[in-house]
Amino acid sequence: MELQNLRPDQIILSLQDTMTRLEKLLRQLPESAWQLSIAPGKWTVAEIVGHLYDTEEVWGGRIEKVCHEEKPDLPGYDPESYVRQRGYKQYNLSEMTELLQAYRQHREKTLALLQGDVWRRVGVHLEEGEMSVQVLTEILALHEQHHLQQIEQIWQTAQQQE
Ligand code: NI
Repeated sequence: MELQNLRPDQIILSLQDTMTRLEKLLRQLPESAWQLSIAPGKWTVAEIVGHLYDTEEVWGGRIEKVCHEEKPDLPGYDPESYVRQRGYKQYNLSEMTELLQAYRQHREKTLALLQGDVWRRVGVHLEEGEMSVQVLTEILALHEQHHLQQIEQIWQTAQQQE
């Protein structure tokens, strides 16, 4: 993912905005649309939403660690296995509603951490080396924009085919 050198205020705005857009979009989608994907074998809408939640959980956890500890090691993360193990494909309405609530809570916690003077604090990733809060949050924000666009695209394509 290509970093764009976003400013802290742009990152915060993005993290607030994508959360709100995702909640709004999912309220509009019929439950049947959750099973759509961009191509056979690719993640469904439900799985992409699950993946976004997982990423907030894991990356939010990394950001929290970096804010509270001195140069902590950052644990790795295998997105595919989370999505498979948690079985998002089969989620029903109440499970998805709960997931979105947990997602929103995680996001609020992450945003609260970013109110402090934390942007230059760093953690150490096994493969990437030192990563600052600035970089971690920018990746989180851009990653979320990317997947949100995917969901929007899947939904637009489905509507055109009706
Ligand atoms: Ni992803």
